[in-house]
Amino acid sequence: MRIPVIAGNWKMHKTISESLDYLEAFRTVGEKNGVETVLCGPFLTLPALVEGTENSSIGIGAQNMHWEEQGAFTGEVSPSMLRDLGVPYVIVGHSERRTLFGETDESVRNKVRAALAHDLVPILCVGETIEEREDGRTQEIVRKQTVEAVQELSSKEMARVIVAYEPVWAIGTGRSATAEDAQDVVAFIRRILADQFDQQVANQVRILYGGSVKPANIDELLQMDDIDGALVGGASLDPESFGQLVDAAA
Ligand code: G2H
Repeated sequence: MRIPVIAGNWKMHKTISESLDYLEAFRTVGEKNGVETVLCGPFLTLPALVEGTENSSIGIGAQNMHWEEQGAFTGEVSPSMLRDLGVPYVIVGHSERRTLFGETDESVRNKVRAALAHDLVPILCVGETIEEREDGRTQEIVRKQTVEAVQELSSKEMARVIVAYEPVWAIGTGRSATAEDAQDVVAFIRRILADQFDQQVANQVRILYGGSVKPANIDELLQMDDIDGALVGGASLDPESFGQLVDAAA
């Protein structure tokens, strides 16, 4: 039995005071048994979010981090800094970071390993662009990104990773993948994990879908056998909509 995960990725939205207003509204609707609920805010909001969710079942995540412990890396945040703050999750390899900030498969791999070494749960994002999909290269790209990110992990470490399949063409565009298309790729990722590790690990790993998830399409996505939840951008910005998504997974 895999516990479903509904994770919100606020991206570069919300000030500290807006985050606190959100939490006040969300805490009444967002705490549901049987769903791992995660809010990933901008770095500056994380202390307030951690404090505001004490004694709640809502987990807080960062949207990125560096893999080194400390050093001359201007503008970066380390895994131990997140750990020290009490942040348990971190998104790694989001396509916006790969495309806009030059993140490579190698840096994604370093971040996944560093997150696990610091007892953080990495939410590893993989997904193809529209050109790659139209060229029939979805599986090739998803396989490469997944294998490169997880190849050095032990089975025990892999079981703690959350994978998010986010087709780049569906992100923030309003154009979601069909539930069947998402299921096909998510099942394919599970087969990759069975090849790289074993079937038991593949069965344990939570694999989410991300890309224009909203209350109108969450049910059909969650009905799919291999989809264990969602990584949500736009629809996580409103506490009511995000609460509906959590409700759908409960
Ligand atoms: C994909 C997703 C959240 P949105 O990036 O990671 O964003 O739901 O806005 O497409």
